[in-house]
Amino acid sequence: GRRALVAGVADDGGFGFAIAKSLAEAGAKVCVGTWPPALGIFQTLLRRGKMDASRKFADGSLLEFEKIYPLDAAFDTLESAPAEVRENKRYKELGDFSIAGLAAQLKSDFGEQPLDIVVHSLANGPEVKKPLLETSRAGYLEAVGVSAYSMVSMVANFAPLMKKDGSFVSLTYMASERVIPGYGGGMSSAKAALESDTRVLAYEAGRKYGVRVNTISAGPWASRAASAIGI
Ligand code: ZID
Repeated sequence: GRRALVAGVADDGGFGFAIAKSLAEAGAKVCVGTWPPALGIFQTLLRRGKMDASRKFADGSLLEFEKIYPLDAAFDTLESAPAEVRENKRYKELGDFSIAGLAAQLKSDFGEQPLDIVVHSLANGPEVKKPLLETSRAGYLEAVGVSAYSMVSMVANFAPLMKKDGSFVSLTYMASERVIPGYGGGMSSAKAALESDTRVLAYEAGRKYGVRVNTISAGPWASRAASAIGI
């Protein structure tokens, strides 16, 4: 069977959860990466059965994640996380929550080439409600770092763990190529970077590792992230 990693699942309301469920229903084992500030509540809701309705497959059985890993995709290595993050109460008991840390954990849990599919379903734009003209440099760089560079880092760290013909996919949005007021804070810039990087990563990682890299331009869905911009 195949194994998928879906990065960016912290509740049952977004694209990541729905993709994880579809992959599992098609027979894959599915691990997820969850943002540390949301991890505790996600595990609690799962444990208490609050997500059982959305976990239910057509045959009545329930979606089970093979593993739920802490992942903060703003950090490529644990050392690159500032001390105030590493010492924060939501982070300090979690071990290595960086992208490289997750790659190391996957190898130690499942061996050298544990992955067939990696889904990048995460984004964050702290100033998404501000027009680009009013966006600070820090907000812009955070949006691009978490929402686009994270994909570069995930391909660099996870492609070596993938079986041949493995597949990466991310989620983008059309505001990368057309002006869509309301999608601010540098998020339009982040999606433009993500789409351009997808082409270059497909070229580079395709040759180096034999993997595919694609992105899907999603329609509107009232996830937790999207409700911040009134979807
Ligand atoms: P979601 O809240 O389920 O997923 C986002 C996840 O990212 C959450 O679990 C966060 O905890 C996680 N996250 C945030 N920061 C970090 C971090 N530093 N490290 C690790 N995880 C982190 O929301 P979702 O399902 O909307 O988002 C999933 C992907 O779909 C993102 O890349 C979105 O940009 C993308 N997407 C969503 C929509 C939408 O409507 N929900 C659209 C296009 C793309 C869109 O915005 N018309 C208007 C808007 C849109 C489409 C059409």
